[in-house]
Amino acid sequence: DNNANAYDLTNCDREPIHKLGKIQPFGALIAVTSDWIVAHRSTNLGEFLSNSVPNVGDRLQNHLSASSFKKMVSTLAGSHTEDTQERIFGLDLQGDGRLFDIALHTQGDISIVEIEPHDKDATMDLTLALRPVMARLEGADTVSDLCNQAARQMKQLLGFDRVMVYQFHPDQSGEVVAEAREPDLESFLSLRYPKTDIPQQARQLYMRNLFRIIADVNAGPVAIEPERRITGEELDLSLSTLRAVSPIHIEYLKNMGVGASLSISIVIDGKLWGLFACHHYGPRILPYSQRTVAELFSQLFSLKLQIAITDAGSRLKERGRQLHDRLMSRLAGGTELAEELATLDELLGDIIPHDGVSAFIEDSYRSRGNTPDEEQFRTLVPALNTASISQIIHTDSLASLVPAAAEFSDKAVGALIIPVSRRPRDYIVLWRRELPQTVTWAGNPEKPVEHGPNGERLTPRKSFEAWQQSVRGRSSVWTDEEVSIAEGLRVTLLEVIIRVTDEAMEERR
Ligand code: BLA
Repeated sequence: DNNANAYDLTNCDREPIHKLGKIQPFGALIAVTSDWIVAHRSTNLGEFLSNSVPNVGDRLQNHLSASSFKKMVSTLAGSHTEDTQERIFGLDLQGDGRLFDIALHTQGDISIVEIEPHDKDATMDLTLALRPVMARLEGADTVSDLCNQAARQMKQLLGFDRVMVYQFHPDQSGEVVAEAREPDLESFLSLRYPKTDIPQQARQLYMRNLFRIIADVNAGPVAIEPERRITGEELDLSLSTLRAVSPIHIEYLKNMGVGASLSISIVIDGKLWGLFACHHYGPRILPYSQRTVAELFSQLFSLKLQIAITDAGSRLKERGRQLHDRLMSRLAGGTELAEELATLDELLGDIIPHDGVSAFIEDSYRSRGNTPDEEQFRTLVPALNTASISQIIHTDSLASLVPAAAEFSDKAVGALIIPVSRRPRDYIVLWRRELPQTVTWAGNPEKPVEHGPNGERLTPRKSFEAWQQSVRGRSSVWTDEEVSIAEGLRVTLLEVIIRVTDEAMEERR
């Protein structure tokens, strides 16, 4: 269904955003069959190729200069990888001196040719443009340094008002983890948004097509004719550079006061890790060459980020080993583990971030930080004891597993439960608080704003509220790395406890 009004907030994950049958007006589109006969064209083609305008059913080569047609054919023939857009910058399509930037790709039995006017002054030389920005990334080694530096460099490169690094969490919600913006803009840093703000089909599309430009949210889209070929197929615009954007998302951007948006996928280990999300508060057509530089920068950044993430993982593992050694030596004096909770709390501190820790050992309960009290904890024990002896239980909402945990949700909601002995069941538990329910917004929330037909939901504030709803009663999730460190910890603690109890037995003898 091509009717934009058929999709609203309730069903926008089903909107076929790759088949809206429209493009943005800053360029024109021609789709050809494998023998270069025009199967579809955008209705604005005449604004760009005024010399001789190809109609549906025409041979494209009859409308182009021989040399430019040859160039396109050979470029497309040389394209071997699936899902790549081949590019030609500054091609004199009709031999009349007017230059165009061309994007070419094949999708099934159709090749799509997209043309934009070539902007000579704004054209960037890839290597010249990339060298200084990559140099700036040199010194940045940690994930957060890299993201901050990349946001700054991307802003410098593109001249957009705001550049954000938007990272997806395991639950598909997202967080602005780095931001570079004009000083007069309110900050979006650390804000979180629900997964629905970027629907599933959009994420899938963004894995294939890494770059999206929305040059002017107020520019009406241009239709593609015919809507369907004689065989009934609609044109698949998945890999198009000019693809018109979902009206729901346009409304979101308008509600935010954004005039142009640009996003570039950050793909790591074959997964969509996040996006560069860039806003400009007026229309902004970025020439194809500049977009290509930004895309390449993002790909190089992704590689560096991947290395930084791997490094962080091995550093964490190394610290897990150090933790083992320290615990073994610190707890060697025969002191009871429960009394050494402060040591454990501190040593674990930034290895597995947590808000409280409890020890339930030999029927005695100790705790530090945000935790249930003894009585509350004891109500959990029967349920905890039903798990297998060596199994770590981790959850961002203990109450969803053990309803009694709802009693202390003001103190802790997430739990990483480490069984540390055989009989009776002993536990070390790390706790996490509920995710933040407040945010300090800059700017005046009462400021009158006009909203589109879907109301104020499509605004960052309402998005944040929607995110809050989705995480009510939940903590941040325990990552795979954290759980695997906890596995190591379980073994260490088991050793410590067995030793301590053995020593105690010795003394008693
Ligand atoms: C797409 N939503 C997007 C995109 C972003 C966001 C970055 C990619 C397109 C682009 O480059 O602009 C979301 N943008 C954000 C967020 C921030 C931001 C969270 O700047 C935070 C600062 N959007 C909604 C809701 C729906 C929705 C409720 O908020 C539907 C129920 C839909 N978002 C939606 C759709 C797309 C989208 C359909 C795909 C647009 C397209 O590529 O055609």
